[in-house]
Order: sequence, then C-alpha cells, then structure tokens
Amino acid sequence: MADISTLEQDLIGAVDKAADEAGLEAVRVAALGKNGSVTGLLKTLGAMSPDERKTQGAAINALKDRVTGAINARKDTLKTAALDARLASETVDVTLPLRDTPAETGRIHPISQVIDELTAIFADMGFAIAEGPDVETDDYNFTKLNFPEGHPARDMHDTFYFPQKSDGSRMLLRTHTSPVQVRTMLAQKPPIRVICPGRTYRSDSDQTHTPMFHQVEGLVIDKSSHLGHLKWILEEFCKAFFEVNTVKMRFRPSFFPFTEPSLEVDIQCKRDKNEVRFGEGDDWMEILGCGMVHPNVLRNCGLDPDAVQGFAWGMGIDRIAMLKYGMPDLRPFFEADVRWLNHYGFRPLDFPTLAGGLSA
Ligand code: 2NL
Repeated sequence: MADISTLEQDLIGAVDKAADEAGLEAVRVAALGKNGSVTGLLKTLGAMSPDERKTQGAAINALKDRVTGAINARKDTLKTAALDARLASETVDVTLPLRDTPAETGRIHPISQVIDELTAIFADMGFAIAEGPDVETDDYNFTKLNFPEGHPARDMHDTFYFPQKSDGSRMLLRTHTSPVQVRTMLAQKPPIRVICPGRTYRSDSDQTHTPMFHQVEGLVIDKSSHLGHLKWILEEFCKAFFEVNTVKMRFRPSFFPFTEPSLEVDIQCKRDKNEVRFGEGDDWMEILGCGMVHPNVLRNCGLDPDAVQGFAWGMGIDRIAMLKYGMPDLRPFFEADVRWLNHYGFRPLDFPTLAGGLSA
C-alpha cells in the first residue's frame, strides 16, 4: 500500500506541475500509457491470490481513477488559462475608425463620367444609345460613308489596318463611330434618333492626339428633320453639358464626305490664363462637326433620300472632358496613374443625372 500512496503523491505532483497540455500529456503517458507506472501496477494483479487481488485491485483502480481525474481537471485549467492568454493578446479596439470602403476610395475615370453625362442629356431628349464593334470592315468605316475608293480622305484618317485576308479585304480599327450609325440605319426604320459613344483609333500620337480616343456621334433621320432641329439639339446639349444658362454658337461651312452641307461649330468662350469659360467672353472654340446626311450615305444604308432625310454630328469626348474639367493635358487620360485619377476622378456613387446635377 505504501508504494501506491507514494506513487499517487508523485503523480499528482507531476500533474500540478505540468505547465502546458504537452507536458500534461507526457505525465499521462508515463502513468497510464502502455508502459506507464499505474498500468504496470495493474499488470501485477494477475500473479496475486484471489483475496489479495480483490483488495489490491480495488486500490489500484481507485488510484487510476484519481490520477485520471487529476489529469482532466488540470487539462481544463490549462485550457482556460491558454484561452485567457489568447483573448488578452488578441484584443480588438472597437473604437478605431473604419477603413474606407472601395465605394469611397474608388474613382470613376473622367471619360466614363463624361459618357454618363452625355447619355443622361441625350436620353432626356429621346435618343437611344447605340454601340458597335471596334474592329470594322472598310465598307462600314469608309465606303458606305461616301469615301470613294482611293480618295485622299481615307489617307487622312491614319487608319490602323489588319493584315489582308485571302479575299483581298482587310479589317481595320474604326477611325470614327460612324459605322455604328451605318449599322443602325441598315437595321432600323426611320424615325431614328441615336447617339453612339465609343472608342476610335487613328495612327497619330503627339501633345493633342492619342492613338485611341473617344468620340460621340449623333444621328437623326425622319421625314423632314433639318438643320434648325440640329441647332436646337446642339445648343441644349452645350448648355446642359457645360452647366451654363446661355451659350452662343457659330456655324461655319466645312467639308465631310458623309454630310452635305457640312458645318463646323464653335462655342463662345472666355480665356483666362489657363482657364476657359463658356457662356461669356468673345473668343470662339471649335467643339464639333455636323451636317445633313449625304444622300449617297442614305442610299448606301438602304434608305430612300427622296423619302427621308436627317442630320448627324460628331465630337471628341476626351476634348470636351478636358474643356469641362480643366485638364491641361490629354496623355494622362491613358496612363492609369492613381494620383491623377484621385485628383480628376469622380466618386462612384455620384452618378450624373439631370435632376440631381451632372457633376455636383
Ligand atoms: C468631327 C465631325 C462628324 C458625322 C460626324 C455622320 C455619320 C453618318 C452619316 C453622316 Cl452615319 N454623318 N457623322 C457627321 C458630321 C461630322 O464628325 O469633327 N468629329 C470629331
């Protein structure tokens, strides 16, 4: 009996001393494992007389129960202590300010903003938005638009061509968004009222030109649409877009293969050092080209020039974005510099509407 109580004292002492769960497991294996001290005592029962086995068996099993109980109790204590230590080291300061969400830190590119603004203005006038592919046929980009084969106007567009196909034709990157209007005329019956914003491409790169730029063109075809209607649309557009109450516009004769007559439009402005203001002053700035759709273009697009007529216009989105938001240089538009975007970009949830203000 003496060695049972000594063993118990030793084991309980070791259990209490175990500093962590690994140390406690070592004590458990040393006592209750296959070669453990308590297990060793249980093995001696087999060689005892039945009487001796009865008393010793009860005593050894009671020892085993007490040691097991002590180990489990210590295990709970260690677990609680470990959890307390972890909770103490992983505190969260709920009073810290929240990090800004993407909706607050993200920025809308000025070109996307201006396209949204254009869309809001022309949608309000009853225009639909049409889009088409960037990769076009020569037919849709030039021939149907009354650019004769070999005409110098084709060279003036500095076109990016794809390699020639086996049938001799070659695709190109559209040099203007007019092919979208060609597709619209071929697919829909008048009355047609569409605007076509999108990417356009010309092999030209300097201070004021980038090889990819953005255009918006408009097209109206009906029985008797005329330049008076066009003038009203453009004036309303300029007032809404530049957010001024009055604009003066000046129409000068010009030439485009796809319109006859063709006009260039200047808007009245005032130049102060680096700033341009619209609706005042006595300077003029060219902002767009327009005209009555050429009868050849109507015919090429399946329309009868004796039954319908219409007008079209086109302008550079990048250019009107620079004018409206006072950006001095075109090139950063396409450099993806987050510092520039932070400065000139727009907040994602401030979507432009006519009711809520375009750029408020
Ligand atoms: C400019 C001038 C213009 C058009 C684009 C057009 C389209 C069709 C038929 C007739 Cl399908 N015209 N578009 C008309 C006049 C001018 O753009 O200076 N753009 C930047």
